[in-house]
Amino acid sequence: MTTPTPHPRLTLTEEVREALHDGRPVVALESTIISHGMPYPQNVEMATQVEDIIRAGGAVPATIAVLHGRPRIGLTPQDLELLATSGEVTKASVRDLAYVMARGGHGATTVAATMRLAALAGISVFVTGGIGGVHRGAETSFDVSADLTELATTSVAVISAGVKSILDIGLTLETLETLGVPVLTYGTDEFPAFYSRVSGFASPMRADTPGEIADVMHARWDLGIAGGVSIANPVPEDEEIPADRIGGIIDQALAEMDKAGIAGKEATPYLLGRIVELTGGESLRTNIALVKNNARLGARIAIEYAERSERLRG
Ligand code: PSU
Ligand code: MN
Repeated sequence: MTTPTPHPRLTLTEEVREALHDGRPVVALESTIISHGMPYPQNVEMATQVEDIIRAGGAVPATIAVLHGRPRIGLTPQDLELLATSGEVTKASVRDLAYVMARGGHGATTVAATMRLAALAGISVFVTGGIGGVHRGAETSFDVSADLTELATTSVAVISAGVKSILDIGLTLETLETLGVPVLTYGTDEFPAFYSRVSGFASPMRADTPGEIADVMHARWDLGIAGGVSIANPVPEDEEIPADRIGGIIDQALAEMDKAGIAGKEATPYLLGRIVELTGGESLRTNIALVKNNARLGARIAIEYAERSERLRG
C-alpha cells in the first residue's frame, strides 16, 4: 500500500497534508452539524472542542467544508467561525457539491459529502453525531438520506451515536443491510438511538475495542469490498435522554413539521432545532456530549487503523 495523493481539487492544511503523507492518524469531521445542526455559539465551541479532543487523543482533525468554491480538508478557527455564523452556507450533500463549487459558494458538508471528500483526500476515519437514514413516512415521501447510498460506495469508517428516532430506525438498519454496509456497535448489544442508549433494535455486530473495529475496516477493504463501515457508539449514560422522554418530543416535532409543510433537505435541520426548543436545551447538551464521546473513540480507531496500515506496508 502506498499513501494516496489527495485529489488536486482539494485544499489541505499543512497539518493534515503532512499527517497523511507520513501515514499518521487523521480523523475527518463534518460541517453541516456546525452550520445547520446547532445554534451559535455552541456550534463553534463544539467544533473547536472536538478538534482539541482528537488532537489530545493523538490524531489530527480534518474538518471538511467547501469555502469560496474550494473543498477544504482541515479548517482554521476563522473558517469554523464563518461556518458557525454566516447565513450564506449551503447544506451540501453529494448532489450539491458541484453546484456550490461552480458558483464559488460556501457549503457545509453532510455525512455523505464529507465521506466523499475524505476519501478523495485519503482519510479513512470520520467522526460525526448522527447519520441520516430512512425518514419516518418514507413509504410516501421517499425521503432516504444520501448518507446511506454514500455508505454503500465510499470506503470510510463513520463513527456516530446511531440513528435518531426522527428517522425510522428499523428501516434504516434494513437499508444498510441491503446496501452491504457493516453496522458495528461499540461495547453494546443494542443499536443506540442518538439521544438514548437503547432503540429496541439488536446490534447487527458488536465490537468491544477500537482494534477490533480497525480489523473489520482492514478486512473489508483488503478484500476489495468498497463502501463504508458504520460504527454506532452509544451516548454516555449520564448524558442520555431516556427513550420514553425524548420519544414524545420527537413525535411532536414531526407533527409540527408536517403541518408547516417542511420536507427535503430542510427536514433534519428543522427537527434538530425544534427538539432543542422543546427540551429547553437538554437535547443540545446531549448532542454535544455524544459528538465528543465519538471523537474520543474515533481518534483511537484512527490510531489502530494507522498502525495496521503501517505494518502492512512493512
Ligand atoms: N444528525 C444530527 N445532526 C446533524 C445531521 C444529522 O444529529 O447535523 C446532519 C448530518 O450532516 C447528516 C445530515 O449527514 O444531517 C443528513 O441530512 P439529510 O437527512 O437531509 O440527508
Ligand atoms: Mn432527505
